[in-house]
Amino acid sequence: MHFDRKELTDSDLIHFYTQLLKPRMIEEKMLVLLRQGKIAKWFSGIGQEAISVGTALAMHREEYILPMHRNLGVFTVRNIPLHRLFSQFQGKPGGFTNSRDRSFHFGTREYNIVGMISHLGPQLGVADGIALANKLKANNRSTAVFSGDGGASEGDFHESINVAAVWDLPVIFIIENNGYGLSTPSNEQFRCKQFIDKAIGYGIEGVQVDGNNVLEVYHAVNNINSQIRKTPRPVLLECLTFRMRGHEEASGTKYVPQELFDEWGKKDPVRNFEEYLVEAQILNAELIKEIRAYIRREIEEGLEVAFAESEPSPETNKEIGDLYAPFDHKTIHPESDQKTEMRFLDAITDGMKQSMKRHSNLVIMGQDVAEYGGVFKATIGFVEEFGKQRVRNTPLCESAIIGAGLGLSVNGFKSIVEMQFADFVTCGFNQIVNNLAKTHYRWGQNADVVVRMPTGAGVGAGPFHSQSNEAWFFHVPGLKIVYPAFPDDAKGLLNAAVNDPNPVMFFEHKALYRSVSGMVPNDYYTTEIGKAKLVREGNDLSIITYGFGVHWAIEALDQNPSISADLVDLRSLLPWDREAVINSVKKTGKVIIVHEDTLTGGIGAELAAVIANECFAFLDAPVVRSASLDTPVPMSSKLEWNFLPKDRFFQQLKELAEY
Ligand SMILES: Cc1ncc(C[n+]2csc(CCOP(=O)(O)OP(=O)(O)O)c2C)c(N)n1
Repeated sequence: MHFDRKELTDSDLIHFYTQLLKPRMIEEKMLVLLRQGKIAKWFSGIGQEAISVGTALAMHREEYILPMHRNLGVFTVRNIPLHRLFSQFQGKPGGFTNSRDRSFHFGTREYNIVGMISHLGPQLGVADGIALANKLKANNRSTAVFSGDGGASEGDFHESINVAAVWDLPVIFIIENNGYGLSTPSNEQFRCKQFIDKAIGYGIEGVQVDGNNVLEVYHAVNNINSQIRKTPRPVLLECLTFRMRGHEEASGTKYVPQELFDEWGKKDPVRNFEEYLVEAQILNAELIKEIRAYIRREIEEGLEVAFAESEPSPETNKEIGDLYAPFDHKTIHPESDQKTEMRFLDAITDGMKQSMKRHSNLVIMGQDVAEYGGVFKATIGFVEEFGKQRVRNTPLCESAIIGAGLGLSVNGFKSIVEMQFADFVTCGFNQIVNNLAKTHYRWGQNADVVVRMPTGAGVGAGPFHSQSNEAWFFHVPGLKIVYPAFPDDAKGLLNAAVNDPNPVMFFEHKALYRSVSGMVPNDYYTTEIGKAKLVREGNDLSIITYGFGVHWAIEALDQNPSISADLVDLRSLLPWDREAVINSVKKTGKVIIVHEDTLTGGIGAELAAVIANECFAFLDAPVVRSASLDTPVPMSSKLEWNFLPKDRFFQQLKELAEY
């Protein structure tokens, strides 16, 4: 193995050696602890240390690194106290996740590290967002993100590199090509010869290095950084290496031919570097002994602290309390009484525009949202007013963009991400339910992202442009869901959603965009998330609904003036206003829950359960649910209106009134 020190001094090289040796020695200790049953699981990076260490040494301390499960060296080079790392590995409270997540699954803004989620690829989109924030701040910082060769088969890999390429984001995508993804060898994972060939397809530079040579990795990252800090652009860095142990310790290595271990064993990154330094008379046996003793002591001291720490004691209030980033909503009232009649869509546009003015760190991203103004024209004129840096057309890639929203949030920005249609959120689902929703609970990082969801049926658009999918998200702790029915609520709630540091799914019914109008305050204001609105007041029964359902209910009550009903518009679904619902049902004794979404497992099911539990003694009739048929949304208008519950609801309402 050839080592080229370039301008590195002897003391630099000794520092590099110490940094390279440390993760190796920690791992050797972890393997002993694993055998003793003192830790549960271990993903080994033995044989690959030069990549993490070389990269982290070349990154500036304030630059973000997004490591994977074999990148212990990133954490040690950043000098995270070992006792905190060990507590993290043991699920002790002194780690970084309050015992809520395992091993390397954590981030820390203090050390500018954003750790992985198990799904591997989503990490790459988050790096895009961090880099975009750096680019918008023009702070000349680079971002480094890791992927294994197996993880590179995921769609997120393609999406994230493509976005970085189109947006010229200063990211180094580091591929650790170690021959296996779990038990699957490379030839069953991908057909290309090498990963740098993929860079060509994305129109970016690809660099290949010997990943077992710490100096080669260091110089490559250094060289790339010196360019992309000045002229932002992504670079793909392929590091050739080998995984010297099993996928994780329990999985064994039977599927790996011995010859490969023999061959790569000769290329051991730590031993070869040590031999080079000894030959160059920079290191000697004495110094090696000293360095080893120093690291061993650090490990022992760290372990002592971690072992002495108690197991966590569960506190339910804290567990629930940490789900969302703290946010003290204070309703902002409009400064004047001036109002303008606006359509539902215009009110959303007005809210976004005022939020863009109010928050200079707010970025809007989505397909065709820039000059074209979005397919529904919600952002028409925004580019002229706020510029293309803040109003960003995205490639067709929901996952990378929602991931980028989280990255922007990590780096101090807010974002609104427009789904072209709510249906397409499926392609970004993982980022929402596993990244946006869980990050605050896991390691205290908020996800300041509003996902706009043009939703719903009634426009003859068929199964893939008409779905109601709010219930998918209703089940996910950590998200907020807002679903206004009137223009004034849409504006106030959207402004509140942008202010809220938590992830908000913001549903906008397409059929209401241009069909519903109302008087909307001209000034900026907010409407509190989580509070229902009593649209009509009556005594015979309660109608609980949201979105399109509110307008069906108004129509039904107008047609049946003899029915005296409370009409409760939930406005927010997560959290939903239990108090408003319970108070109304206790008053009237009868309730019908209406929603456009399909019946089974819909939001009505949860409401019905709570009502049955809390209002049982007050009920004079069974709780009624009215919802769409349990089928996909058909296109033909006749079929669509048969699918939707409106007609059935009118009938059910009369029956309930007469019950
Ligand atoms: C989306 C997803 N599918 C499957 C897995 C299970 N899994 C975890 S790591 C892994 C292999 C990853 O291989 P690679 O990206 O090459 O990284 P390496 O482990 O070789 O460092 C698999 C299949 C997962 N974590 N996430």
